[in-house]
Amino acid sequence: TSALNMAMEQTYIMIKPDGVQRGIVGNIISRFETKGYKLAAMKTKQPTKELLETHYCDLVEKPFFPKLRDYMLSGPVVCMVWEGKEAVSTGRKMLGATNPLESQAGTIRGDFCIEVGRNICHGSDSVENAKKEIDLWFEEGEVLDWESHSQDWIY
Ligand code: RTP
Repeated sequence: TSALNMAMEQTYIMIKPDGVQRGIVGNIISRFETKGYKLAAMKTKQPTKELLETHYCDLVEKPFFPKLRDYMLSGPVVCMVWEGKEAVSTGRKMLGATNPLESQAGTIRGDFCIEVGRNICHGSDSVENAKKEIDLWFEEGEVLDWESHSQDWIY
């Protein structure tokens, strides 16, 4: 592993059911691609109650949890792992503040939504949580370690 690769982080980015239903998937993927991050894993998945209770284990006691769970159960999500320098904190910046009314314009939430209960996307808030979330949402072998060979065939 080179010194460059050692600084690399992975973050778990999930497009929530409203993002899928509203057709914002491509736009979100495009932002991470053009920023320069590397796509290490991606799939669609219908979340289950059990998965959500684990993913949101810090929030299960909150009064809004039943609404959050029903929202997250309302359709498939897109699960992704994006990799690169400071991917966790930069991913959060690219998503914008949790409450879309406070998200800066130019962020995903700032550009596309209004309601905190329909805020389109999730991003890991620490490297440690990213590892847990990647393990929770992906099976062994679904997260790939690959290298770009584009210089070999684009001049
Ligand atoms: P996320 O995990 O989805 O990236 O969001 P976050 O860390 O920015 O925010 P967190 O406080 O962990 O909340 C998780 C998700 O719960 C929903 N929420 N609803 N008052 C409410 O109705 C309320 N508060 C939070 C949001 O979908 C939030 O993203």
